[in-house]
Amino acid sequence: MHRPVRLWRNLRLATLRPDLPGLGTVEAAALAVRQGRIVFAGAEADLPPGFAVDEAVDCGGRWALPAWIDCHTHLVYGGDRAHEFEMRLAGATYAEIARAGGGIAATVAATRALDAEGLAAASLPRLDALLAEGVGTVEIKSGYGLTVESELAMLRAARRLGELRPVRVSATYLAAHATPPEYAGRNADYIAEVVLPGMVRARAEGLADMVDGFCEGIAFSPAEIATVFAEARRLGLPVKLHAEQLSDLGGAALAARHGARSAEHLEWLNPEGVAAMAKAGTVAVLLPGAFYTLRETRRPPVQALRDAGVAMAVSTDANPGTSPLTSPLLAMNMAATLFGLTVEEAIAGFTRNAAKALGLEAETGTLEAGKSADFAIWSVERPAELVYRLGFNPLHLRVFQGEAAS
Ligand code: DI6
Ligand code: FE
Repeated sequence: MHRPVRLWRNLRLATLRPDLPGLGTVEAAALAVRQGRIVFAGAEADLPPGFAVDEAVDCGGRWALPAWIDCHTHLVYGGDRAHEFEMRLAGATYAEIARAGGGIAATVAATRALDAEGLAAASLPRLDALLAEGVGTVEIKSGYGLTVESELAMLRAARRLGELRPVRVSATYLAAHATPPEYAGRNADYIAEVVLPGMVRARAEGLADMVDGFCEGIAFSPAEIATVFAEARRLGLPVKLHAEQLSDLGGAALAARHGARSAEHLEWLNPEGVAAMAKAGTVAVLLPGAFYTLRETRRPPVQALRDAGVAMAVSTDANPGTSPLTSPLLAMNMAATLFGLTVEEAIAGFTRNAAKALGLEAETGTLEAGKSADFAIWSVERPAELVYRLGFNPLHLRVFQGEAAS
């Protein structure tokens, strides 16, 4: 059977190939795609003689980069917390907001009120915002249901979003996000009666690709996270962890010791945690949207991560409370402006390193033969414009698995 080849030509490529310096750029380039996979990425002049092409698309000399990978989102939830934003602007503290029934508990109530279809419908506009800026893969967590059935409904909604739009969805079980009101002060009971049984169900029903937790004084202790991770290991599910966001509990080192794919936030990461992540190959996922929204002052130790060779990813952390951000471009600008990443690091953080954080580095995140043809074509003179500009979206075309998607 003939398998047609489409040649996307007259491009400048930022391949993000790890074996090339910087962004791995190639001028006068082309991408050849067959059955949704890249079969050639490089200088058009280097195409093999007689290379058969069924259709050619002239891309007008524009830049093509790997489609963004948003590797840490809480995209699925009910309701919103805009009123809390007003309360915070009026000077209310997080404790006061929580005592007034705000915070995660407010989103839990609104989420429990929706079934999987309702959650998917409520979340679709947020997904569309990501896709409009060139996202090809998105990680979506549970963590606002906090009962077995509602956590599973959130994961079904995440899977449903991947059916409703041309996008790859990685679903993460995050029941260990907060202890619900009915288990207040009883973390161990909540873990035993909800988190662990829900994880077994999520695994059995193919609803979760990874397991996450929130290791923080206001959430779960390292020992409690270790219990969650032990069950994930028993079920063969990879792990990741919200760690050192507001304090230093040694969460990143705990995650690294458990072979976590990533540790995330990391504002309070200590040198032992950096060393443990470097040794384990754990990716540092930086979330500047939460740092910005919370008006934090302590930054993740980016230079120490650089010096230790820890791969750094960047993500929106799209969530209703601490990071109501659904703009990869702004997230990259924040990572550069607020955390000191270079343009190349910010772009690698939303492509190659984000793919590694999700265990998808063989599938996407760079423009190389053999990978899924997930790329975005941009009307810019140089890739730096994608990180530099604020509130400007120069996307010309998003391509997912070889097909124009927007
Ligand atoms: N860290 C955060 O900043 C969010 N979750 C987490 O583990 C907060 C989520 C929310 O406020 O709704
Ligand atoms: Fe988060």
